[in-house]
Amino acid sequence: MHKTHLKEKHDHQTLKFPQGFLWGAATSAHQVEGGNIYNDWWKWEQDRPPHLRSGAACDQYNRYREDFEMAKDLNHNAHRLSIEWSRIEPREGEFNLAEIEHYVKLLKHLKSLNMTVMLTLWHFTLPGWLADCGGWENFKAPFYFERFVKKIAPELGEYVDFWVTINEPGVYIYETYIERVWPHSKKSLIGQIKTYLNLASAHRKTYRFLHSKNALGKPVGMAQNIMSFEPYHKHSIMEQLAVVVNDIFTNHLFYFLTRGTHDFLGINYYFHARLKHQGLIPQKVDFSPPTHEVSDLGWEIYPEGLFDVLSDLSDDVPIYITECGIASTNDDRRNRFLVAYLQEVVRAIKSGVNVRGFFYWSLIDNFEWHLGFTPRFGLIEVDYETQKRHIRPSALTFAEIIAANGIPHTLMRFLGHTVTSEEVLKRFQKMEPQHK
Ligand code: IFM
Repeated sequence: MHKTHLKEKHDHQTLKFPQGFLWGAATSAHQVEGGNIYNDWWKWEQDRPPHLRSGAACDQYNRYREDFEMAKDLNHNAHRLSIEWSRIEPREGEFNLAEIEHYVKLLKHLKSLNMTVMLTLWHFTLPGWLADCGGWENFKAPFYFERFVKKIAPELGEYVDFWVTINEPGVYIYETYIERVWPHSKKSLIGQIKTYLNLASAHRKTYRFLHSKNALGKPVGMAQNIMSFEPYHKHSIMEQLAVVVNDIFTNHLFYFLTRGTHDFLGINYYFHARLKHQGLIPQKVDFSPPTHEVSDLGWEIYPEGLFDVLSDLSDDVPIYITECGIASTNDDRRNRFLVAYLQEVVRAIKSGVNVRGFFYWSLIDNFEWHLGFTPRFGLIEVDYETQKRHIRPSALTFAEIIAANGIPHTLMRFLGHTVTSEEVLKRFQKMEPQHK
């Protein structure tokens, strides 16, 4: 009687997520594995200063057991990761069976921990041989990608619960053709269009294959970088128009080109943009401290945007937040981030959006592409000198949320405060032993 009363009280005060919600973190192969010597990034990195080369990265290729077990101890029930195409097909048409076996072992380990596995098939890196013949601009690239997927899916499929075909096509194009800070960067509208269309074709082809009778019929989707846009002046027609145009190109066009081939929507949410009419075309205006909190990369903390994009994309198929996270050496900020962003997810669910999972980016600190190792996204800190892992207090906050399958009322006060590590630890120590 007393227990029931306590439970009801607890439930009442916790912002609950639906039963069966997936909780986990995400990584990608090149960012954590180390030693990916056959891909285009590796080759490109060799001309860069040592601190901007992936090198041994987090050595997760060898340390995956430790990392997955830590995730399990932190209550995660799911994990998103990617496989490295260039390891499996280091030369055109030659498949390395030992590397496929490596991934079988790794996925089996996740399954032995009772984790739901979301596997990404392409996360930014290309085998060197494909990059040398045009990469995604090559009209045969979708065929090569499908051939690779046909090779590995029968071996790995048994251990995969969700397939993510490709990650953030828009970001790939932006960094390569607009910012021009990634390998093969160049100014080429034609190259940009070819890449976009070939990525869409690669997604469609693999979707069809993964649903064919040769495959195991698990849900297939992709991960899209979705941005929230807002006019700087609420009543400016030009700015409203700019919001619509940006929203279409950034958030909807790729889905339109691949319509009918998504069993779920994978949303990566990091960015909010206010568009201001100055000059001919409205421009993005960045807000910064002291009025607005930002990450170490200067990205504005804007949790409300997550509610907006979820509501905007709400459709027939379920939504998984395949990435959402903050680069910060100030872990207190990550504590607040988690509570504030997850609160918006609850709000979206309550208003009818079918969100079924949340993957924090990232499980461990990792190689942040052209920015090297400086940005720290991890729930777990990596000491790159020793490869030692240290659990950050925010990982415990996340663990507490997962254990409650909701945001306990008492965590709400993290929002307006500086939270000390001691406080988080104390809370964690008070949790039921089975949740630790
Ligand atoms: O590290 C990246 C990841 O590879 C793709 N999504 C955004 C993350 C943070 O920038």
